[in-house]
Amino acid sequence: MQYLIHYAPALAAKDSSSTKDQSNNEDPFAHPVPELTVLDDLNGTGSYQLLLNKFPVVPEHVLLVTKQFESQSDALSPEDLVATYQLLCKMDDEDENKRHMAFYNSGPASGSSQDHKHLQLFQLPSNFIPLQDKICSGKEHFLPGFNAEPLQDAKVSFAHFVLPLPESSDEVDEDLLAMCYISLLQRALTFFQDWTNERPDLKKSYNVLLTKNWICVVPRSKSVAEIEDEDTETMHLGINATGYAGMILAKDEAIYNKIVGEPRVIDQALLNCGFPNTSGQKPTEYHY
Ligand code: B4P
Repeated sequence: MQYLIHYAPALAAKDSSSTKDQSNNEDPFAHPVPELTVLDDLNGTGSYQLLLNKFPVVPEHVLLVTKQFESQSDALSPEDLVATYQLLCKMDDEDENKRHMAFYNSGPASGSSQDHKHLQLFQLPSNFIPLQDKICSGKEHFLPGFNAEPLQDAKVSFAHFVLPLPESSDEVDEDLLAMCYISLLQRALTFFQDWTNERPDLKKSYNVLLTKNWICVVPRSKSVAEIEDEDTETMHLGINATGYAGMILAKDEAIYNKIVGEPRVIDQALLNCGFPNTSGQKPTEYHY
């Protein structure tokens, strides 16, 4: 799995102030400032606004936010999915050298910090190949069924469920996206069912990653990985959906040096915040 590490120490300072915002229960998306508002009504339905991210690590990182408050723990609706897919297509079509990824951090262990429903979209760095690209390479679109489980790469430690999307965007509509999403979500929710006895504290959380080519769902057990080091105290690495495509955000030098010096800790951290890989396992009648 290819990794791309962003090192952004300035964001460590943001954490303490945004925590303060959270304790005040402020919703930054309720009354967005005009400077960050790209479109007040994304597609003429009055359902979504498009905002610039106030704390971007990569350029042109935008947020697709519901106009009315909805919870970030709610499932994505077919309307959410198709609005996101259409936006991805528009952004990709603007420049054939650019490709974009959308993601949704849902639930308390997913890495999300804002409870007002939002998806995020940004340009994938050039020359970077997300894990899901490799998994879907040469594969045709299919829907999971009795004999066809979603794709999962057996070589990584963590559970992830991927479906290739049809090559032509004309074949992708609300129904198809909803069927893909629900079938992947079922696999993710099965983990919480299976782990109820062992970890009763687990709260349903997952990440969705979407490009024009594929959709992926990753069940999450916690938002911050603990990384042990012989010489220093335990280090902490926050992981959101981007981590499960191979993009890691390091906010302090010690953690940056650790993961660059010992890249295998990334796979351990992704497992620490997710669930064990289930590649090759068949679902049973007890699964969702
Ligand atoms: P969430 O889904 O709630 O959380 P997140 O993306 O994990 O970012 P978080 O807020 O936890 O910050 P973090 O330090 O981990 O998304 C909330 C979004 O709203 C974020 O994009 C946030 O920046 C944005 N936001 C908050 N207040 C806002 C306001 N007043 N107006 C507009 N937008 C506001 O990560 C910091 C940033 O780096 C985030 O943008 C995150 O998405 C991005 N990031 C994390 N890992 C990355 C990676 N590997 N590569 C590139 N970018 C990465």
